Amino acid sequence: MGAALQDDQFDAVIVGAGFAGLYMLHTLREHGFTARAFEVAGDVGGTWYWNRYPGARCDVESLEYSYSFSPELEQEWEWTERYAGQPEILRYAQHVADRFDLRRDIRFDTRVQSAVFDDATTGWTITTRDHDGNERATHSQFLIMAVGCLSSTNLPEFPGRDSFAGASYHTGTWPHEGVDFTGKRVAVIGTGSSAVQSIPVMAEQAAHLTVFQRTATYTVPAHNRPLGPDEVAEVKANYRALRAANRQMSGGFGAWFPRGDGSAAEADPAERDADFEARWNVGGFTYLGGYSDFLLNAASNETAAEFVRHKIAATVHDPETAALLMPSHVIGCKRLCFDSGYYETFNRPNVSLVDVSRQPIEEITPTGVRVGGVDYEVDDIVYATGFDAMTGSLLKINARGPAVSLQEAWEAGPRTYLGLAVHGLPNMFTISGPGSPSVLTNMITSIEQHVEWIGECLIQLRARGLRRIEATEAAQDAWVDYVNMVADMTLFPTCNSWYLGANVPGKTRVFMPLPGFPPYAEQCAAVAANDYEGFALA
Ligand code: NA7
Repeated sequence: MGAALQDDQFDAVIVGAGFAGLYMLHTLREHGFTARAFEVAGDVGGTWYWNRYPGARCDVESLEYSYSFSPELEQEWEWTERYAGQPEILRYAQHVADRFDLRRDIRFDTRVQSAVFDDATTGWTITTRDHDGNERATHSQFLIMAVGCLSSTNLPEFPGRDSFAGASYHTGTWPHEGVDFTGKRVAVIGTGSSAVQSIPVMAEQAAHLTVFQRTATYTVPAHNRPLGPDEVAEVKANYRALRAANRQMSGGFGAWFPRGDGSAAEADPAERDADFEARWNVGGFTYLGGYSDFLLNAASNETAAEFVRHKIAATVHDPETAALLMPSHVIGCKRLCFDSGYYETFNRPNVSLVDVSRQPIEEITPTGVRVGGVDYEVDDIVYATGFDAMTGSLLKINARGPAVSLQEAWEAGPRTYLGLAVHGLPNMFTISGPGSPSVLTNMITSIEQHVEWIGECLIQLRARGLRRIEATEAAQDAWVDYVNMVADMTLFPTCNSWYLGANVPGKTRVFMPLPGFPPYAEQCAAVAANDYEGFALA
């Protein structure tokens, strides 16, 4: 491994050039492996390349949502806002690609269609298709899936969807040139994070905005603001310590938030409300940091949920609209949203809310959206309907091991060992795959841990002259049971979230991520230290 090879033969092929693919490529090159990355988009950035909808912004603070592997990089890059917007995060990804000279090993506008493992050569043959329709085969010993957890859009099959005569957009594949809604009647379908961020911005432009809501959303003010030079300097002076502390946090970030422990249900109600109020005024994930049992104890959870409902009642003038906006599920069981004026937007005369929880959208007509026999006539439709999360992009690639394809292996839902490997698909790794903390964390913390683990694994295999690694079925079965057991200790499985695949009709209902980053990272390290326990090496 590592010797100069032909242009169609590499130690590793990486699928995707978002934050996972970029760091994987850099790491492999640093360790002397040859690698090629394929990216369907025209540039780096992954999620942040595609999600260009108005108001798109990260929900983890920019000083934390950034790579930690290069102290020089983290010192030189200047974040301008508390929560970086999509354009700034994309510029950061582009800067990383240039700074580490990564582009020369990435083929853009190229989709990986299939990957077939051959036991005779102990390697993968990867078939790609470029922009011009040219197909090409590339060979590699390892296949590393860095395809992202929120990269396969979910566009519901509403009857008549294609008959709509106006323009339709999905927040996850937004036009690069932007969209001008001035003077337009616009429908927004969905009220997840993308909708919560974009609705206030679109409402300022549109003649009328009609929001179709299936499940009401909990959202906390982001209180986004420009970063001051002093706070940036303080973080930069202590970056190593902050990164290390974040790796000890359940979500891989937030070590700097003031945190409480104990049970919210047992706290003094006046003190608890004062704590909620203070955290509401700070904004973001801080809101659920006052007590440690919000996702373990339904009574505690209800205290935080009820506080948000009071805020909605106090903010939204029309009582009927306010009631519709009040969620009833467990708070935090779908990823909490952060907004800049979301609930306030429903006080505007040009915004209306349509409940589609009991009466679903019947059809899309040439002129708009029909619900319960009522036609809502619009010029444009915005689908803020989310993603076939975590497994969608993996399953779009036809990956085939010696005896089984990924589709067959996951017919009854995703099964992995450590969220990193799949029995039946040797020499394949999944970065932030199902069964790892991934979307329950600061994604960059999780990505770095996975990339570093995979890099070290490949070094060990090379040093020992081994060519093949595969998760055993027994280790995978035990891991799946473990993930389910941990999830069942929490309130996460109680609501219809995309963590469970519940947003995509027909998708198997399995809780996909694993709560708790630090114990997970320790388990991965222990597996490696224990001669890759649970993997068959050959
Ligand atoms: P989400 O959070 O999955 O939101 C999608 C929204 O679309 C959500 O409100 C869904 O309602 C709604 N939806 C989906 N299908 C339908 C149909 N058929 N009819 C009506 N409404 C529908 O995706 P986002 O892009 O907002 O955010 C994804 C993540 O990105 C987010 O969690 C952050 O981590 C960043 P539902 O709730 O399923 O009833």
